[in-house]
Amino acid sequence: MSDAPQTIHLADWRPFGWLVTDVRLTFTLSPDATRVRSAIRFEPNPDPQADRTRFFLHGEGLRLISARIDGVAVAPAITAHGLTVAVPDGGFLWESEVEIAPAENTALEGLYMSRGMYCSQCEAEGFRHITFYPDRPDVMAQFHVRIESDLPVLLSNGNLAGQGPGWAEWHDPWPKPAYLFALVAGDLVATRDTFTTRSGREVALAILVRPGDETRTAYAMDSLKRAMRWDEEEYGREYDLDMFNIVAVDDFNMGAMENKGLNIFNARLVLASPETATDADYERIESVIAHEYFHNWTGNRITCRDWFQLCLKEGLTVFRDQQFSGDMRSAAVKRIEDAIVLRNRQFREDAGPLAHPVRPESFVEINNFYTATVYEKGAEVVGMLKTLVGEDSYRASLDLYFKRHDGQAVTIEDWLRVFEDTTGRDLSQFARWYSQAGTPRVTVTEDWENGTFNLTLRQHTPPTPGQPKKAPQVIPVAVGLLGPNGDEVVPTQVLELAEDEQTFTFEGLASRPVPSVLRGFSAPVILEGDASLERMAFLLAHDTDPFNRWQAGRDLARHVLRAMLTRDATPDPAYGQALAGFLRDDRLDPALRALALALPGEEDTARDLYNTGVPPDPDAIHRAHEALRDVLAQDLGALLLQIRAAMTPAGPYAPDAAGAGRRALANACLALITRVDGGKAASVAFASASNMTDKVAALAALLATGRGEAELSAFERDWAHDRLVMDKWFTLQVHHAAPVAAAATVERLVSRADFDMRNPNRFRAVFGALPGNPAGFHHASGAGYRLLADWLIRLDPLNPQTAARLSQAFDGWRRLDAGRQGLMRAELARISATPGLSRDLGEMAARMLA
Ligand code: 0A1
Ligand code: ZN
Repeated sequence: MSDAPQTIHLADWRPFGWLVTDVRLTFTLSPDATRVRSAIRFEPNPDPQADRTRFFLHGEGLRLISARIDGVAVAPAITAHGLTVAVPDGGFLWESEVEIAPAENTALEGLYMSRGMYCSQCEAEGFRHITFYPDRPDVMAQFHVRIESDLPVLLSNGNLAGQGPGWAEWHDPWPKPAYLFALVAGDLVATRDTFTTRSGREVALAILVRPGDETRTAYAMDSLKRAMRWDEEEYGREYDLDMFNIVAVDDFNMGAMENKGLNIFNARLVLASPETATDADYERIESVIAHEYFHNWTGNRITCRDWFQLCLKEGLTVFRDQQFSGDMRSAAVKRIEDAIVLRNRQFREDAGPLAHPVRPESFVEINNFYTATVYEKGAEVVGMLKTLVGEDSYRASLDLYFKRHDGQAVTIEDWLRVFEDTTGRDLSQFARWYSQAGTPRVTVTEDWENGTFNLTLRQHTPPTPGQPKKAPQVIPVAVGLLGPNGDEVVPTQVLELAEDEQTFTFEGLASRPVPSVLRGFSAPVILEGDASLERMAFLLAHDTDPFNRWQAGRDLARHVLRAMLTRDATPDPAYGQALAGFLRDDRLDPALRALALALPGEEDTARDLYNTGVPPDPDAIHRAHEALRDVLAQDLGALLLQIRAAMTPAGPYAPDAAGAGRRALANACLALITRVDGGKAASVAFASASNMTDKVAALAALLATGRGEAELSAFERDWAHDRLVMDKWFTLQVHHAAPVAAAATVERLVSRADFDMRNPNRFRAVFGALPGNPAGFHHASGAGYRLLADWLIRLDPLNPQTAARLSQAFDGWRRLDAGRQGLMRAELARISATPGLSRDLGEMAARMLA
């Protein structure tokens, strides 16, 4: 096999030639020379499709010490990717011993070390860095694991089978693919609790952290127990082992990992206390704890046949965690937050060179496909399916899914078939959501005649790489109609747009209604057409659908920003007036009002302009956003002070949704107040803040207006010892640097002794944050581009996964002016031409340049 990166195609999948019936692993841990002994039983796979032409085991970076088949030494042929060896016709026992060096593993894939502790990350293809194995998700087996080490805590998947001084044994009774294997060993402290399942199984729960961090685990534990209960109640899913362990690690490429019975988390998604974590951190912890727990059924008990089916587990599990958060907090607010994320990240992905279907058909490096499209759009597709079949059929279909496919590795076809079998509905056209990339545009036209109201919907999806022509998709469009006085005359109904163009008729109306279209953001589409200011203000004041009320405010802001940017208009005061009415309404959830007060992101405005044929200028966009905030601060003046005073919660901090909503609104007001009061209120707030939410909000308000030097120093003095809190300090400075100073700010931060490029959280705190300052990143000098490219090239040999992930910042280059296009393309070309570039970053750069 050549070493040039290979492209893998969905169409080429064939079952593995053998079944694995039993796996026994023994780890003798040592930082530079860990020994891994394996004893694996293989039986011929009776599936007629199975490919038994050659016995191949994946394995990368392993030093083979010995190999035996049925007790007889063999000499396999080894390549950079694995080994082949001649095997008997029937079943056989494969045994091997390999040596690996976890302390040298900076890629954080396979078995590695994080500040003295061993931990593993095997999704997607990390297990092949641990031992030789058929490392593919459709090979499922029971694992027995023995760990030998002097470290006090030794963990693996499943239930503890025995332990003594210097060793522990684990047995996982549930067959699983190797990507769900995990091992942890270290000096860890446990927070313990128990959970009794609906059928009476007592589960021992533990959250294991470094000594000292155990004071910050309570919220994660509480979230876990709520998630366990919720999954029983909403999906009928119970936990299936005697123990459930969560470990927090400092060095982790992603958010967290759902290894069976042993979830491993990035520490920032476990540890929280009022002094160190913000409301947003708490919310995220709750949702990720739930996400990983929910994978126990959607991902682990039922897994993916191959990595092209990744959305099968991820889209569904994201959808489930979104439902959970909506139930724990405000469903309306959660829906808006999810829509903001989807538009920011997924619509952006769909609009550029990295666009791909929810189920991709080829890849070079699967790690590059843990994307917003697979996760967030994948969740939207599940949500649309639920909307189309209805609540009861959704639940019945899921019941059938769990019953029919438990213990299997399945495909999107299997998933859709349970819905077809439950409802009798033909989902072949719906299935295009999985195969067609790109964000559909839906335009709406209205017509009113003699008491009949016609709504005509048209759909069109622009071309994406490799997909020049798109067929119409099934789009559920939730619509309600409002009367001229704001009363709802037709409550929400779901129109199914399945053709290029369709007209829906509403009869018997007394007067011309105002339609509220795409309520609850019922499909991940862009609604096109520019309503009048009056129409938007009307919907902001009257819509009964909270999502569309918020959306009307967004549309107003977009409208005003567009006028400022294309006609040099001064901000229309109608916006501030309409917003004031909304903000004053005490019956509305403060969290919803806080969301209404936030402007769209500068990137959103850029894409919005680009979509309507106006070339976006990042500097001008930044200035317009700033100017609009200044005007709001002036126009809303006294109201902001009033609301802030009314919203400041009394009593001690609690991370619940109600308190968080009040703080969000108070702090959104503070950000604007800081623009007109010389920073007085924010300085006082910073000094007196008793929790990290208010602390960060005050500091951000000061930095955003060019102040806050003294506060930055004070923050550093207080928190220099805490890595997670200091990550916030790094990020805030990058986000709020003036555009011309952004690159210099980054240079200053990375020259500090506490900038550790091997720690993904710290690297992201700086370089992941840079594109979050669009005018800084896109500064016409090109300094931002150069700096990011320099550091991606430096990071790549150490940690290709994280380097590749952050390279996505370059994906919008074709939407910019010729000057910036040239600069960005040159940086991409420089990355691409770097000798020895990883498959990860190489694929990303090539796709962005294509
Ligand atoms: N399955 C995890 C996320 C995850 C994916 C890939 C990883 O390494 C490439 C690590 C974690 C989840 O959805 O939470
Ligand atoms: Zn997941």
